Amino acid sequence: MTILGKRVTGVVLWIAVFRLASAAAEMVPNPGFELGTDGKLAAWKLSATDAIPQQGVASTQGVLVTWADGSAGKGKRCLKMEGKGRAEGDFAIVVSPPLRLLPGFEYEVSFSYRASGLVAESGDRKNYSALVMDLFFEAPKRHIRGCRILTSTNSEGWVRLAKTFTMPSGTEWGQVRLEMVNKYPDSKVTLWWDDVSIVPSDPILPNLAPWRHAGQPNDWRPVGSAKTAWSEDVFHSGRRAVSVTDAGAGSFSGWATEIPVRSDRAYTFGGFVKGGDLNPDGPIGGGAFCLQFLDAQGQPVGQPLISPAVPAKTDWTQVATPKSQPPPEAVSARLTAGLQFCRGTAWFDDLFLTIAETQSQAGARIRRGTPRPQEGIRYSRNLARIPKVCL
Ligand SMILES: [Ca+2]
Repeated sequence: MTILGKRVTGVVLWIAVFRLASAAAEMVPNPGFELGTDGKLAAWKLSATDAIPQQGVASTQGVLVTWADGSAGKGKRCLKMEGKGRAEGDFAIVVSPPLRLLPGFEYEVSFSYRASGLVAESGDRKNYSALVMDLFFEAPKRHIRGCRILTSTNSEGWVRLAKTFTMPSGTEWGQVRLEMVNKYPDSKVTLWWDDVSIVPSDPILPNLAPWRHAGQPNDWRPVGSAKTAWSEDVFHSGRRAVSVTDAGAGSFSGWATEIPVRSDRAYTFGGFVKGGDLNPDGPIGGGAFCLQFLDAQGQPVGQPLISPAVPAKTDWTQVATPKSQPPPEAVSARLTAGLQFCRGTAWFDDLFLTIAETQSQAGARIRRGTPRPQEGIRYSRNLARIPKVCL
């Protein structure tokens, strides 16, 4: 990508030629309504407060909500909403816990449903009945427009609906709201929900942009004790690079950003590093890249993945973290270019992120030979703008 006439960041996305049926990482807890304790559904609540038992709980507006038998997929359970058909119409809302989503990145929300009794909007537009999924973005002081899927189409069999959205800036929290709306008097609607899912689209590595872009949601930011700076006299290509100097005690330190991840992908983070007068005092012998998977609360999952280190007085060298598949509970990854327990300066330039489609760790692995470009590969949309393709 070009920032101030300088190519500093690249993304390479290659997708394996075969596509395996896979289950993606789940940001939505209890997505298939399979889990619960004491006969009550886990994670989901009616009107944000009431537990949902197998025998059901009634909404204040005429809908019996039950943790019901039947499932869209391999499971045994789903969520059912059964309207009473009151003269004044029926309404219910079931909500998920807060979900952490990264601002500026694209995700897809989807679910399966069955429905009977739905009627499209009346000619005078006074009445309608619908299944509504609202993705609500929580912001402390202002309303942020959400994402809505609405249908009045009945279906005896399970149907899947999906929509992509970009998480807005100003919040990291979303909530799924499943609603039955029936404004037709004396008509009965029944809805079944299952397999609610939110997965990230494959991200584009954020620009390694200078300070004037600081504050944007998916920026690179200095982390840890090291000094970070822009370099206009030392660079690998274009006219700029970044430098990291004197990382003392503590975690991996330098320039960092966070991307959403999913368990049916494998990630490699790398770029070019130049080693200055480095004096390492720990296991990482110079400038390196670090990829740390994080869970839904932003806490580290598993060990950090470190690239080979570029040692002292070494010219520009390309290194990358090992190709790594996130653990099932990981929903994001922190990428850092920098140092750990190392005095002196290293420079970083032409960073890239490689994303390979693979199979979720929940299923069986199928191995393939050495990956390389070949027919059938899908590339990310920005590939054409990247001069260096690292495969
Ligand atoms: Ca289910």
